[in-house]
Amino acid sequence: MRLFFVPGSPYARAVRIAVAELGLGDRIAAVETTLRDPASTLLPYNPVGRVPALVLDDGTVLTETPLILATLDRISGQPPLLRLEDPAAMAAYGRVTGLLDGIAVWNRELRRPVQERSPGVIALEETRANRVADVLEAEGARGLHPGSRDAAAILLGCALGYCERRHTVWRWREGRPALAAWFDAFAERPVFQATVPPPSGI
Ligand SMILES: N[C@@H](CCC(=O)N[C@@H](CS)C(=O)NCC(=O)O)C(=O)O
Repeated sequence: MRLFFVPGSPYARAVRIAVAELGLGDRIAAVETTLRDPASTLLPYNPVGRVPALVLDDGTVLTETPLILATLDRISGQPPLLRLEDPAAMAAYGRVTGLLDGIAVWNRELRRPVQERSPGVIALEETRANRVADVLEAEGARGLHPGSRDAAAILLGCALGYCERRHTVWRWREGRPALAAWFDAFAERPVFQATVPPPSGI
């Protein structure tokens, strides 16, 4: 199997971490690709042009992070990272997905030339991100799985890790000591350290 990724993608990072956590590294080759590039090696496999994309042994190409995570869980035969039978785990995963999706929209806006940016979109996404982070903080990170045997925790680590390196305009740590402590503990894991994204200047 092959997993297409770019080093800066938090979604692909979550899948790369899951591959390692599930012990699938010897069965899945990580293939670095390019995005928004008509010559990208990804496009013949995934016309959507987004990562992560997982090419199965039979040629099926899976996209969308939760679908890939569920597939990795199935083929690993191990206790799942994405616990589809557990409503609380699904709720946590959905909330983190919403946070990350909003950050991605916000970040995309900041990559436009200044005169093309929408202040309204930026304000909406900043408010959304703060709202979710405040709830996580208010819960004292209680609902967060402490390790990387949980898909929501992995995705949150990747979302906050993205903000540390590629979306530093959001000062998510300020006033959120519990969330910051959770992230700092999570970030010590070797697989997380091995997948740190390059800085983007944003
Ligand atoms: N909903 C998708 C989001 C994936 C996504 O947005 N990936 C970004 C990289 S972080 C991408 O490939 N962007 C390229 C593009 O939009 O053209 C998932 O869950 O995997």
